[in-house]
Parts: sequence; structure tokens; C-alpha cells
Amino acid sequence: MEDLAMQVVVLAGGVGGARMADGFARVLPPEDLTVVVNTGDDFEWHGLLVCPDVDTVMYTLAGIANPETGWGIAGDTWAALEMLARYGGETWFRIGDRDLATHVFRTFLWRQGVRLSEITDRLRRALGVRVAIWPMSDDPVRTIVETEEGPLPFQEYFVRRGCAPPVRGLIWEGLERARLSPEAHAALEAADLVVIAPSNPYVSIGPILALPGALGLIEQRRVVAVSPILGGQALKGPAAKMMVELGESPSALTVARRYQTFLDGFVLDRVDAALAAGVEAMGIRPLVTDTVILDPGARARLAEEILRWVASWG
Ligand code: FO1
Repeated sequence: MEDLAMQVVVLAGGVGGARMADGFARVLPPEDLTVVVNTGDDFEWHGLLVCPDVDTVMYTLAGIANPETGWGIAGDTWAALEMLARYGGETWFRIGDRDLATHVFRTFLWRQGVRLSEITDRLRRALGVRVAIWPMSDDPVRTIVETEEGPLPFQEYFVRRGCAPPVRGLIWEGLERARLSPEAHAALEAADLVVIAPSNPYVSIGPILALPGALGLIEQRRVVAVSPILGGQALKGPAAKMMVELGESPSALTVARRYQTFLDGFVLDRVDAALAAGVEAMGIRPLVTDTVILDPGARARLAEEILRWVASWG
């Protein structure tokens, strides 16, 4: 891969972002890869700071993610949650016993005033992850989903309500005061290539791009996005449903259009080969390939294909 040497930053949400980051981690030296992760999904659970997307990326790169759910830790147990239920505590958000230690330790450091970036760096190193993982910001940003039933904090919408209430809009609390984490900022400045993972464009990538100054930085880099929509459906999560509810058509083209102003390349699944011409018409290079990256081999293959494709542009 020496001929493909470049500094890559992957912008990631949860499960889709983690899988794409894992692919690049398998083909690039760790010092050439940085993952910048959405923190709009973060929330406080029984007084503990939980960062679901950061943890999903971290556990995946550490090789300990639960393969069935994509989030949480493989083989985790639920004794603490069962005890919490006996006390009458809320258990709709399922934190496993091992996962709980992550949130306890993170919150312990956070209360001492340690920045979220420093905490994340310490956690991922302890788990043996050699790739840098940075939360998008050290400042709290919270996604609020405006639904037909009123505003809902993200995890209440996503987990508690199973994404059922129709979405009318999105609000990011704290966004105007938030800044990119200094480490994420430096990585984006040094990047030869920014890859937008196949994550939800509204709630996973949206908050990263909406951070003051982020778009200006990203626009100056070479940017490739991988579509999270295949054949009008999201592989996981509510992206396609949200598109319809927000008045857009559930299509990979809607994703490309959303990123159009700064995108150099757009990766579509083979099922959407017919949409490549539409991508080209937007002035964006299309790449049609297999984008279902459930297993490690498929992830590495897609990452390598993207690197070769971008390198071929000269
Ligand atoms: N998602 C669920 O659908 N149900 C859960 O109970 C749940 C618990 C959970 C615990 C820790 C964690 O890091 C993630 C967890 N997730 C759960 C996933 C999470 O809500 C979403 O995947 C992301 O926020 C969306 O990217």
C-alpha cells in the first residue's frame, strides 16, 4: 500500500461509520488514519456520560464490538441493568456490564475537567487501538429530533421510541458555542482525503459538518462519501425513513446532493448503478462497487478500492 500513502480522515457516526473506519484501519498504517466521530447522540444515563458513536467506533477498532448489534461489547452481560430494573430505574437504553465501566471511567475523568478528546484518547489506547479517534468536539452538542409528537432527545427518539414518530426537523443544542476538537481540526487540516462514512447524513454526519468552521476546512480537502442508502433503503437505521419524512426522495442521489458543494467522489452500491450518471451530472465522480461491508474482508476491500480510485485521479 506504499504507493497509496495518504493522510485519511474518516467522518463517522455509529455502526456504518465504525465499519468503514475498520476497513481503512486494515489497509493503512495507523499514523495515516484518523476517525472524527459524531457526538450529537451523546447523553447522560443515570448521571453517566455515554458517547454511543465514539464507543461503537472504539470497540469496533479494538475488535470487541458486539457483532450482532454493531454497538456494545461482544459477550457482555446485563447484571447491572437487571439490578437497576429491580430499583425501578429506567432500562430502555441497554448498557452492558463491561460497557458500563467505560461510562463510569469517562464520567470520572470528565468531572475532573479532562477534555472529551483526551478521555477518548486514553480509552482507545488502553483498548489497544492504534488509530486516532477524536470526538468531533469537546463541547456538548445534543441532537434534538423535532417530531410530530414534539421534540425528543436523540436517544429517546432512536432507542426508546424506535424511530417511530415522524420527523419534522432537527435541532443541535449547543452547536453555536461548540468548536471542532483541536485534534480533529488538526487532522482535517493535514488530510489528503476526507471520507464521509456510510452513516446517516442528517443525524450522524450533519452535526460534524454543522460545527462552526468545519465545512470551510473540509471544502479545501479532497472529499469522498460512501452512500448509506442502497436501492432506496438504509442498511441500518432510519436514514431512508427520515428522508421521506423530511420531504426528500429516499435515494443515494439525495445523499450526493446534500454533500454536492464539497464532494469530489461518491461511492454507490451496484444496486444503484443506474444513478451514477446523475452523480456525474452534479460534477462528482461516481464509483459503483459493493458497499455492503459486514465482514472485515469486505471492509478492507472497499477501503483499498477507494484509495486506489482517489490515487488514480493524480
Ligand atoms: N441502540 C439500541 O437500539 N438500543 C440500545 O439499548 C442501545 C444501547 C447502547 C448502549 C451503548 C452504546 O454505545 C450504544 C447503544 N445503542 C443502542 C446504539 C445507539 O443508540 C445508536 O446506535 C447510536 O446512537 C446511533 O448511531
